[in-house]
Amino acid sequence: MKKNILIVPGDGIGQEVTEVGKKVLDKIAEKFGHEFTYDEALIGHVAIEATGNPLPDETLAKMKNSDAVLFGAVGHPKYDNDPSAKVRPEQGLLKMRKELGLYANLRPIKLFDELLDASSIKPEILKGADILFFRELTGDIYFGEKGRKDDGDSAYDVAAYSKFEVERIARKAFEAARTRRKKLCSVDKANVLETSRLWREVVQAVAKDYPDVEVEYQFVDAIAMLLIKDPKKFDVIVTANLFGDILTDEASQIAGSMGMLASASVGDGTGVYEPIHGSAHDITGKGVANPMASVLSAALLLDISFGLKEESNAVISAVDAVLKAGFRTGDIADASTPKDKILGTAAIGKEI
Ligand code: GGG
Repeated sequence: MKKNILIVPGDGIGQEVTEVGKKVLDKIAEKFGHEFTYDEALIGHVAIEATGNPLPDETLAKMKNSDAVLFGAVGHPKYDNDPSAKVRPEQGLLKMRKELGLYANLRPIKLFDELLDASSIKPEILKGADILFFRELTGDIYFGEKGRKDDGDSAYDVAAYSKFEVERIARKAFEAARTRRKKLCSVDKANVLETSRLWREVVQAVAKDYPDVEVEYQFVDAIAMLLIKDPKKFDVIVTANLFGDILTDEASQIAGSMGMLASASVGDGTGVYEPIHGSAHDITGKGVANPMASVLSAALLLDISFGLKEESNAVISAVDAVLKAGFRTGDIADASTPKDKILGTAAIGKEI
């Protein structure tokens, strides 16, 4: 198979982990006889520094013309400490999602057995947990009108959803549930928010087309607790943009670390594959970042964008084998991990 993959490392550890993800794709091409060609493009802080724009037109054009995008992360502490900054790395991320029509963000919460002890949650609560989040990605408070009024003394962000936006993500989640344990949990805050009442109304209507899928509804505050108390209860979870952003960071603890969670953003155009973690400038340049989320994102790319299931499974098996051999990065090591088994980004990438 011949495919063109755009590598967009972005900021901070995005650069380090994406390099490993690309090497894994190279290895797959070599082992399975595919021809993957690569191009590279800028996004985020590095793009602002080079062009003044967090998502340069050239990057967007390359994304639209590629078969898939392997993406890293965006962000830089300088903007976090300057709330009045008008141009920010995250604007590049949001614009990319809107322009490519990436309305569905799939975030599998996959717990590798070897990491049962890496989490602060008790192993007996965790064992067997396997959740697939569908985070809506192009609507909600992230994309509504925002601004300041009263001479800057007050601020607002508008949350909005249309029935169309809710229905298309709900259908994707129901379809996925059908291929799994046939359970779907829709998360909202329908006791308070009008957008959530619309959300629930639409999911209830879509559910009628999927009588084989068992549906439950949870408020976002309740599920924040249930994810830690009883993660095995959940199969597919579908939720709005902001709730999904927050809940999946929380759920990363089920998988042991943020460094383990991959994601796929899909919709109308080129699929984008990236770790759920950000740029992590506190560890940037130290060579200690866990690249497994990027590697597992490459596995999602092979499966979802290229339909290469065997190749995708080979990548997941390689990660599993490295964990079984006892190798760890610092974020997933525990007190029992021998020092010589704790590897840096490039070294654990080589093992994979
Ligand atoms: N790789 C994910 C990433 O770069 N996250 C940083 C970020 O700003 N995330 C906000 C979001 O995902 O909506």
